Amino acid sequence: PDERLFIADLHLSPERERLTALFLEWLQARAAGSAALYILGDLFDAWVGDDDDTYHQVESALAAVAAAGTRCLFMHGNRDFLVGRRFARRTGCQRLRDPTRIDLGGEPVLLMHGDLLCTDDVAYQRFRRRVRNPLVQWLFRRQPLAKRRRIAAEYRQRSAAAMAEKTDAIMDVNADAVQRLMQAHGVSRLIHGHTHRPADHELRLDGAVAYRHVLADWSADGGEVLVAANASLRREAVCPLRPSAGSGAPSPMPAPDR
Ligand code: OKV
Ligand code: MN
Repeated sequence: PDERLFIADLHLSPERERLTALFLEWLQARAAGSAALYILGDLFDAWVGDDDDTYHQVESALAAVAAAGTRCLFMHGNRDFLVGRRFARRTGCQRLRDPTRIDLGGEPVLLMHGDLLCTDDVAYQRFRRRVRNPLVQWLFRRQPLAKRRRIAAEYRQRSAAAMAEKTDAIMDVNADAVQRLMQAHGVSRLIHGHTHRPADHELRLDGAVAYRHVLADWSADGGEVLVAANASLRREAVCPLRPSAGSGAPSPMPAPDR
């Protein structure tokens, strides 16, 4: 059918094996056969260059989905912003700039990762400007892979410490930034991820009703996809075949064998 799927914030990493398995399974069982798959950033928890083959299994799985006829679109997140042309060629994903306006059932809709909307987090926006600087990126890419991995590990360590200091409000979107961007792009609907606060918000733009759909992050215990079909938008759960131990309600004592 003519379904378009929207996901974000999987934060895949080599240590998250069950999450990776969940995503690979979902790609094959659900994403393949849909009209389009939009990945709106932070598919990967870290990315230090297209020459790093840490995620070759995920890349092959994406290539299979694209080869089966699903249009695959990839927008950078704040973590995988170095995903480049070689990734696109290997996976068959087309890269989308942030923000991108698309047509959804005759309505213009703005797609973003979401970090550009978090304008209250001044320290993060400063970090963003630094690492998105083309000269800084050129210098980084010239370093050997092992050195880039070492630098990235340091960044992640320092970031974890900084995150613990920040309040919830600072890490959410700024309402004025949302309005400004939606108005600048002439849309009354926005889809983004990044904040890990899945919700469907109704707001007012010049007195008219508008919507902001926030995508959910994924974990080994499940994820979520926003499905657009026949001018409707709905959320669909992504569940693991075998839930993890220690999640959900405690299980009762096993019955004795008989
Ligand atoms: C990505 C984030 C780690 C946030 C470094 C130039 C510089 C690129 C890089 C290093 C880090 C991506 C590539 C990563 C995002 C973090 C920690 C916090 C908040 C340089 C270009 F400056 F060193 F020259 N990086 N990695 N963070 O590990 O994927 O977004 S990363
Ligand atoms: Mn993000």
